[in-house]
Amino acid sequence: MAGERVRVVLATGNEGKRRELEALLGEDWELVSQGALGVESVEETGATFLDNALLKARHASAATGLPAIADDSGLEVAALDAAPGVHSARYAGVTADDSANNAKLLEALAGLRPAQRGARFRCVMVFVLGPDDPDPLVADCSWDGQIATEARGAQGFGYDPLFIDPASGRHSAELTPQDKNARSHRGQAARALRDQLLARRGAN
Ligand code: ITT
Repeated sequence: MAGERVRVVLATGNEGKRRELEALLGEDWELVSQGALGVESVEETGATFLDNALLKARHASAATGLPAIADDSGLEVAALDAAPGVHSARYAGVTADDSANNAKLLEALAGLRPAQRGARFRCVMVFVLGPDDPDPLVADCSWDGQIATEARGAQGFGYDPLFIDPASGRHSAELTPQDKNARSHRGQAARALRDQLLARRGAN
């Protein structure tokens, strides 16, 4: 497959993620989102980010016959013993939206000083050639920061308004998409996965 752009299904139903991943990976792969191919999201029953990422990728690959990329990501807050973790998207309940999740997080950390508000975003991103691929590519990356006491910024999605990037002192939702991708958990994982795929291609 050397030199060719590979057609890959992107296994996410999250529009914010899809935008970030297309900006990160679009040049290397011909990405088709699962929604455009009529693939519904699968239930995320795994106990870890890796389990869920593989579940999503295998589901989309089985439904389309294409190789697939998926990620599972979330926020791990030290003072909450790494919660909400794999439950980040539904922290405030199965039908919760981003603002309900953010409100619940602020309440859970009420009264804690900045030094007690450490958190990290984690992203495990996988590539499978097919649903039974015995050797998936895996990248596991994180972005350390802190949870603010109030929301700021209008970019991004999820917990971005509350997550402070220590390098810039800005909330993630205040960063341009390029600046977020340059440092984020998902940006790092996408670049690591791309490097692994290029190395595998070079070896074939
Ligand atoms: P798919 O499973 O369809 O990809 P999802 O939103 O359910 O979409 P996850 O299961 O990976 O995705 O949950 C990730 C949640 O973690 C996401 O909904 C946000 O609440 C949070 N999150 C992950 N990455 C984030 C980021 O870059 N910025 C802000 N919040 C993020």
